[in-house]
This record gives sequence, C-alpha cells and structure tokens, in this order.
Amino acid sequence: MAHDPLDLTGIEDELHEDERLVRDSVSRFVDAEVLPDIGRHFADHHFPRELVLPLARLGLLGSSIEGYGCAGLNAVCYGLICQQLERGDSALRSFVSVQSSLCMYPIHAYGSEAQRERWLPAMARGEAIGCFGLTESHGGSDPLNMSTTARQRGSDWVLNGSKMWITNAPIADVAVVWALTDEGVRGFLVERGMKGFSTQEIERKMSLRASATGALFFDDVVLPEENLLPGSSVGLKAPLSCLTQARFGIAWGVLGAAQACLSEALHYTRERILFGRPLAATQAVQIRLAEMARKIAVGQSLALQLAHRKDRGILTPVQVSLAKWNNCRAAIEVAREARDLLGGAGITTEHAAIRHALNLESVITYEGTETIHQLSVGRELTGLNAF
Ligand code: TGC
Ligand code: FAD
Repeated sequence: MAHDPLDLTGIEDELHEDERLVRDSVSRFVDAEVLPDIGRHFADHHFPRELVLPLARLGLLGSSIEGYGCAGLNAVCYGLICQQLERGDSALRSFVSVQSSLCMYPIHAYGSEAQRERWLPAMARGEAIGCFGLTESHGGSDPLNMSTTARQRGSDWVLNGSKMWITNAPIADVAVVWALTDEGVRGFLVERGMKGFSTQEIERKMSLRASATGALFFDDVVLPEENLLPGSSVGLKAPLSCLTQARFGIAWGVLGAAQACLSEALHYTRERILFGRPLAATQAVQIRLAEMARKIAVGQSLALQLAHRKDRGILTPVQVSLAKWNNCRAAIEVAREARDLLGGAGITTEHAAIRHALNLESVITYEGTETIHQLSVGRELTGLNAF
C-alpha cells in the first residue's frame, strides 16, 4: 500500500528526526504500558497512577518548558506527545495536559522564582501533581461569573468557594485556583494539607473513566502572599492563556484517539466476512472508512500548521479555537463510526472504539464546549460578541 491509512497527506515526511524520536518513544510506551490494561482501568473507573513516574522519566511532564528539569521541546513534539498518549486513552493525555499546560505553564509564566523552583522540578519528576480550578458548578462556559472569592486580610488572602469538574483534583498536591478578588480574577496556588482545603472525587462518570475528576472546596483557606501568582494580570487573560496551551494539545491529541479507532475499524472490516466477502469490500463501508481517513488527514494538517505557527510565536487563540472545534468534532465522528462498524463487538471495552467515543464526549465539552469555540470564530468573523 502506497500510503499509511492513518496519514494520507504524509505528515510523517514533514517531521524532523528529533520529532520522530520523541513520537516513537511515546508510541512504544503506549503500546507496552498503556494499551494492555487501559480497558480494565476504564471499566474499573480507575486512574492508573503507576504510570505517572514512567511518564515523567520520558520527559513528558512540562515538556515545552526550558529549564527547571523540563525537556524544552518544541510545539510539534508537544502535539505528537498528546497524540500518542490519546491513542492510548484521553485520560492519559488529560493528565499530561493538566500537569503541563494548566499547572506548570502558569507557574512558569506567572509565578515567582521561588514558586518555579519549588514546584516545577518536582512536577517534572512526577513527584508533585497539579490541577487547575477555573470551572464552578453554576456554569463553566462563563468563568467570569464565579463565586469563589479571595479577600485580603493583612498580608494573607482568605479563600472561600468551590470548583467543580476538576481533572486530577482527587490526587493533586497543588491546585492553581482562579478566584475573584476586589480587583478582579487572580490566580493562587493552594496546597494539599492547607486548613480548610478539601477535594472530593466525582464518581459514576460514563466518560474519562480512567481519569481522576473531582471538586475543590475552600472554607476560609488562609494563603500567604507568596501563594499569589504575582505575574498574572487581573482578569481572565491569564487563565485563558493557559487554556490556549491545553487546547492546542487537545487539537493534536484527539486525532490519536481517532487514529486508534480507524485502525481498529480497518482491521475488523477486513477480517469480518458477511454475505461471502469481507465487510471492507463493500462500497458503503469503504466510503465510511474513506470519510474517517479524510477527517483525520484534514485535522492533522490543521494541527501541524498550528504547531508551526506556535513555534514561530504567531499562533492566535481563535486559530486554536478553530482547531479544537474541528478536531474534536472529527474525532468523535470517527470514533462513533468505528463503534458502529464493529457491530455488537463495538460495545465492549475489548475493543477501543466505544471507550474513545465515550471519552470524547468529555473532550468536546471541556476546555470550551464546541459552541464556545464556534462563537469565538463567529466573533472573529463578524466583530460581534454573541456569547
Ligand atoms: P475575551 O474577551 O475573549 O478575553 C478577555 C481577555 O483575555 C484575552 N485573551 C487572551 N489572552 C491570552 N491568551 C489567550 N488565549 C486569550 N484569550 C483571550 C483577551 O484579549 C482579553 O484581553 P483584554 O486585554 O482585551 O481584556 O474573554 P471573554 O470574557 O469574552 O471570554 C469569553 C469566553 C466564552 C471565550 C471564555 O470565557 C471561554 O473561553 N469560556 C470557556 C471556558 C473554558 O474553556 N473553561 C475550561 C476550563 S479548564 C478545563 O476544561 C480543563 S479540562 C483539562 C483536561 O482534562 O484536559
Ligand atoms: P455550561 O457552560 O453550563 O454549558 C451547557 C451548554 O450550554 C453547552 O452545550 C454549551 O455549549 C452551551 N452554551 C453555553 N453558553 C452558550 C451560549 N452563549 N450560547 C449557546 N450555547 C451556549 N474545568 C476546570 O476548570 N478544570 C479542569 O481540570 C476541568 N476538567 C474537566 C474534566 C471533565 C471530565 C469535564 C467533563 C469537565 C472539566 N472541566 C474542567 C469543566 C469544563 O471546562 C466545563 O464542563 C465546560 O467549560 C463547560 O461548562 P459546563 O459544564 O458548566 O457547561
């Protein structure tokens, strides 16, 4: 066969040798350490914490940061890392997105030197786990409408409120929390063990079951001034800048889930004999497989274009919105098609398609729902804010 069905436009040829090396090492890790057990973890609603140190040893935590024990890789490498991890399971990519883009990134970009020295090397080694608390129960799409407050008392801050739907919350050592001060939204580092700070796991999820999701509660938590992120401006600009990093990784990551589903569907429909011929030999099935490959190919080109712009420092938030929207939609459609092409076999975790399809229900919602990204693009086109 002339082309790799998972890479019809030849993205492989555009990658540099060092990018391929990173991709291949993560790919081997996913094959050896993730795929054998991930169906069981999903079924058991269990985050495989034992994978954190191996992920760290591969240099995958905070991989884009220079210094502080981090690998300092480029945007293409970060994208490829996300893609390979999500080929395994969206939960693993979520863990790395939150640790790297939503916790280490703001500590690096907006933290004091003391905060960087304290947290970044430990987080890169996987010895400290982070979470990012922006969403509250009364409406994640509109984060400015938050109830969590931080009031100044002498040189301290007193935090009250709660955050909902927080990835890594049950296992986090440190939470980057966005709270309303008298001046507007500011970022704080809240540490496990601080009096009045507690977390609770959200159970019975039907999606991202191998990820630890939870709530954060703050009941008169006293934070010293050194736990304020001093470099973050007042308002949503700083948290939105973190989301841009993570959404970029998601735009790459979801295509890994889609590739796993297309691969599974290709294998299954070639082997499955119905009406005296392989299922893959029917026109209807080939059209569906071709559609799946088309969606992946278009998404890959978009992701690579964005990575090159990111490395040149010219990527804009609306371009990231476009890609997060397009690639999540493409991936969830590919996963649902694969699930259907597997027939009854497609409903068990013996195969990957339903696990990916269910996971992608979260991924299309978090980090800005599809509608939020469509409205961001709409605002760019019209100049009119329709949120
Ligand atoms: P908007 O007017 O768009 O922006 C306010 C100010 O921020 C600036 N800005 C950015 N700056 C840097 N980087 C970015 N990416 C930026 N995006 C915007 C913007 O220029 C402006 O600055 P200035 O100087 O003009 O004031 O803000 P808005 O209030 O209109 O935003 C509306 C909206 C809906 C787009 C925003 O609220 C939004 O994105 N809502 C969705 C919330 C969301 O995505 N939450 C995600 C929570 S975290 C999560 O889901 C993690 S899942 C992790 C996992 O497990 O992988
Ligand atoms: P809502 O904002 O209530 O939206 C409900 C519906 O209304 C959606 O369909 C939305 O598109 C639509 N809608 C909203 N506004 C408009 C409008 N103006 N016009 C038309 N339709 C509109 N958050 C964090 O802070 N940190 C995390 O680590 C984190 N991890 C998560 C992990 C999981 C598994 C999940 C499911 C969520 C996570 N989130 C996290 C929260 C996530 O970001 C929010 O769920 C998301 O932003 C949507 O908010 P919401 O659930 O409150 O839905």
